[in-house]
Amino acid sequence: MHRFSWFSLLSIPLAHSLSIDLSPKVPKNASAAIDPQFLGFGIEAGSFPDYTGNKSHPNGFSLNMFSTLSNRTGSPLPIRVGGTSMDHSIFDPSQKEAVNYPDNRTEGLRSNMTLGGPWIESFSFLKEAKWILMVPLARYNLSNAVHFANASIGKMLDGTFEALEIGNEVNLYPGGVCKGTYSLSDYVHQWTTYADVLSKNLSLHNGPDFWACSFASNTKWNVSTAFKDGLVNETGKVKAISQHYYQTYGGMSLQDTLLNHTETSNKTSTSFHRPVNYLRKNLTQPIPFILGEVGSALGNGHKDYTLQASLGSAIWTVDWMLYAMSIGVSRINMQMITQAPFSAWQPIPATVGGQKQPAQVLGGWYGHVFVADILGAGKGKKLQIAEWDLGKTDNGPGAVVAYSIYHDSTLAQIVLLNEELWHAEPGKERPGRNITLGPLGGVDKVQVQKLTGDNGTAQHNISWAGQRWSKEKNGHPETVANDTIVLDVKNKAIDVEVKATEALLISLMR
Ligand SMILES: *[C@@H]1O[C@H](CO)[C@@H](O)[C@H](O)[C@H]1NC(C)=O
Ligand SMILES: *[C@@H]1O[C@H](CO)[C@@H](O)[C@H](O)[C@H]1NC(C)=O
Ligand SMILES: *[C@@H]1O[C@H](CO)[C@@H](O)[C@H](O)[C@H]1NC(C)=O
Ligand SMILES: *[C@@H]1O[C@H](CO)[C@@H](O)[C@H](O)[C@H]1NC(C)=O
Ligand SMILES: *[C@@H]1O[C@H](CO)[C@@H](O)[C@H](O)[C@H]1NC(C)=O
Ligand SMILES: *[C@@H]1O[C@H](CO)[C@@H](O)[C@H](O)[C@H]1NC(C)=O
Ligand SMILES: *[C@@H]1O[C@H](CO)[C@@H](O)[C@H](O)[C@H]1NC(C)=O
Ligand SMILES: *[C@@H]1O[C@H](CO)[C@@H](O)[C@H](O)[C@H]1NC(C)=O
Ligand SMILES: *[C@@H]1O[C@H](CO)[C@@H](O)[C@H](O)[C@H]1NC(C)=O
Ligand SMILES: *[C@@H]1O[C@H](CO)[C@@H](O)[C@H](O)[C@H]1NC(C)=O
Ligand SMILES: *[C@@H]1O[C@H](CO)[C@@H](O)[C@H](O)[C@H]1NC(C)=O
Ligand SMILES: CC(=O)N[C@H]1CO[C@H](CO)[C@@H](O)[C@@H]1O
Repeated sequence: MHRFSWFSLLSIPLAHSLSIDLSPKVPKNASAAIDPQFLGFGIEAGSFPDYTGNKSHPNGFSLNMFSTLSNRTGSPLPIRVGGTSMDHSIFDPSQKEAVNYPDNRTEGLRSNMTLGGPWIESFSFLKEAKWILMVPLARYNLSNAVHFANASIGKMLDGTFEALEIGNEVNLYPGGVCKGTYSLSDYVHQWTTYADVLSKNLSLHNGPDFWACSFASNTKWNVSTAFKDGLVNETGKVKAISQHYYQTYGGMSLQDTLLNHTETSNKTSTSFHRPVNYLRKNLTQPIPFILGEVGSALGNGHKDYTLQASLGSAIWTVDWMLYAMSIGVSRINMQMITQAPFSAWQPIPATVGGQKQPAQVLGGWYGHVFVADILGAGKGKKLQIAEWDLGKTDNGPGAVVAYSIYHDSTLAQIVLLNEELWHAEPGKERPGRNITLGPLGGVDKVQVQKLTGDNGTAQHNISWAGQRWSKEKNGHPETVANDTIVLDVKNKAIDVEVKATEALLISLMR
């Protein structure tokens, strides 16, 4: 009798409609408890002063954007400062400029920088940060690394130091930085030397202080091999293992890549399920697995705003972050570079892809606030998430992706994403999927908040829960739509419509 519940009877398939038979109890495939500090940023070294400003000119817009997120999650914001450019940098405290670029490039990823005294001041601006400082390894200048780490940590406000990371994308050293051979065991050896010397020369925490690995994705280097090569002997020092992830490349189609859940989920799980499981199950003490540098799309001269800075990018940001949570990734750091449209915002005016661009909020930002609100709602509770497999037919246009979120083992929120790209063809109505959700026992009403915009490629007319952020308002939101609704639960179910290139956050009101 139980099998043929009222709900199954309701689930007669209607054209374009879909029923999701949610489990009110935490399903077996749900994640472990989500870290309240799941959501973080990475900042490219040359861009760091742009994102904070300096003593005489703090960047109020950018600082408000950071504090918006920690205010909404109710937790500190992990920020990793590092990346390829940082790995090749040296520190010279006597240099008057924050950053000096010997190659004189004005665009793209600059390298071989000299960071001066004013650069480290940036660590003193954010009381809500938890800093992860990447220490350069590529030039193997250990004394400069110690000097740099010491001076930087000295500028951090009380309680804001989180960890040091040694080197960046070291699996790309062979044939790059290192003309000769460079193996994983060479790296482990160098990492161990650095960690020992840094620990002895700095006053760090009394516990593990270092991130290790920071491999670029698509690597044949394995985290488990790194441990077998001796990293495990450093368990007293390894705080987290990190790797990097970029979903696709500039110039690719938004619908086929970022708005393609098969692509998002397959690439993420194929790349990371092994290290996630190894670190959780094979060590005496589990170690968190972090995606320490992440972006929607790389390359193509950083000018593909349609792909990287649109409502569609925001939908990918939500989908990817929730998917990463669901497969056991502990934390993420979404990369920001002044001149990269995949950043959540551009902090100062700059030339990007040959065009002058003003400081502005970029599309991906809306994914951050959406997910910050999920973390905020679960604050102080055991937060878990599960993805609902809606079948292969739901990939491509008309595709719906669903996640259920549990607070202390009770169904609390549901996220629905419609990954069909809406082009806003004149005279056509925005397509949608009608969805019946249940069973919602013990719930009278639900609140439905919406992430939407003019169309899937819109870059500024985007809103989350009726609010929009902009440089003009200095990073404070303004209300632009009244599109949050409250629905009555009828027969333990609700009907909602999720339109093309939109996402809904449905909160159960108990
Ligand atoms: C501080 O920021 C202002 C405005 O961006 C800039 O003109 C000035 O050079 C900066 N000072 C230092 C020491 O970098
Ligand atoms: C975040 O909260 C703090 C403390 O309430 C407040 O001072 C700050 O203005 C808030 N930030 C933003 C951007 O609203
Ligand atoms: C960079 O610019 C400076 C000042 O204009 C010049 O002296 C130097 O040679 C340039 N460096 C390169 C690598 O072009
Ligand atoms: C980096 O710049 C220094 C001068 O500042 C130069 O001596 C060195 O060769 C450069 N290294 C690379 C890898 O470009
Ligand atoms: C979505 O991604 C999958 C896996 O990468 C691919 O096979 C499929 O063709 C993509 N769908 C579209 C509509 O491009
Ligand atoms: C993921 O993609 C790989 C190819 O990269 C393919 O072999 C595999 O079947 C895909 N898995 C799923 C679940 O789509
Ligand atoms: C992890 O442990 C499992 C079970 O003991 C074992 O089968 C597997 O080979 C181990 N993985 C690695 C990479 O060592
Ligand atoms: C997780 O488990 C639930 C309940 O068994 C199931 O409906 C859902 O599709 C599963 N999710 C995935 C991604 O397989
Ligand atoms: C969804 O339901 C609404 C009424 O609630 C109806 O107007 C709309 O046509 C339906 N959409 C689809 C795609 O069936
Ligand atoms: C999408 O919306 C933006 C405004 O936000 C507009 O500039 C653009 O022309 C629209 N695109 C299409 C295809 O209608
Ligand atoms: C928002 O819409 C609701 C009806 O959906 C209405 O009751 C409320 O007054 C509106 N609020 C504003 C500020 O317009
Ligand atoms: C404490 C610890 O894990 N020690 C190990 C260090 O690595 C060697 C070689 O793999 C092992 O034999 C030790 O047991």
